[in-house]
Amino acid sequence: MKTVFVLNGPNLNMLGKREPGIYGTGTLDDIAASCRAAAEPLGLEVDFRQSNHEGDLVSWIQEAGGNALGVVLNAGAYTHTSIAIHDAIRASAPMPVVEVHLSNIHAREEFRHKSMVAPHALGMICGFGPLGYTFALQALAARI
Ligand code: CA2
Repeated sequence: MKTVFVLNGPNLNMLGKREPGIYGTGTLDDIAASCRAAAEPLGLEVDFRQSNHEGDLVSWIQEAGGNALGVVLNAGAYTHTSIAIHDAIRASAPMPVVEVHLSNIHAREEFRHKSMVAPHALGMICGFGPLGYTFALQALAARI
């Protein structure tokens, strides 16, 4: 089976419980279900994970480098700060990584405009809510 990792960073486990105005009312479980539904006709299997710990995301990106065809990554706030995640993505090349954000990070505070993921990502999708994960899987499937 062609496995892709869908990795989620800090606070995304809170989706649907707080800040519905920014992140909507759906939960991360809802996003996992929609990812699996979108992946099936693309011939992909989704390994969906979330962690609040930077090192977990680094380890999972490394693991994907040897075991997955690609990664959809919403690194949450670590997107804007993490040299470790930046380095892990660079080290996993040529495995494709698609960056996704629920919100339009460019329409928000200036500190969210900078992404440490983007320089080594295949591309970035933001502002389309959970649908962005489906777009990211389609982009990965097209590249794979
Ligand atoms: O828009 C996105 O997907 C973000 O990656 C979400 C992060 C934020 O730090 C990024 O700048 C953009 C935040 C994760 C979600 O945080 C929540 C906090 C409370 C309630 C629900 C979600």
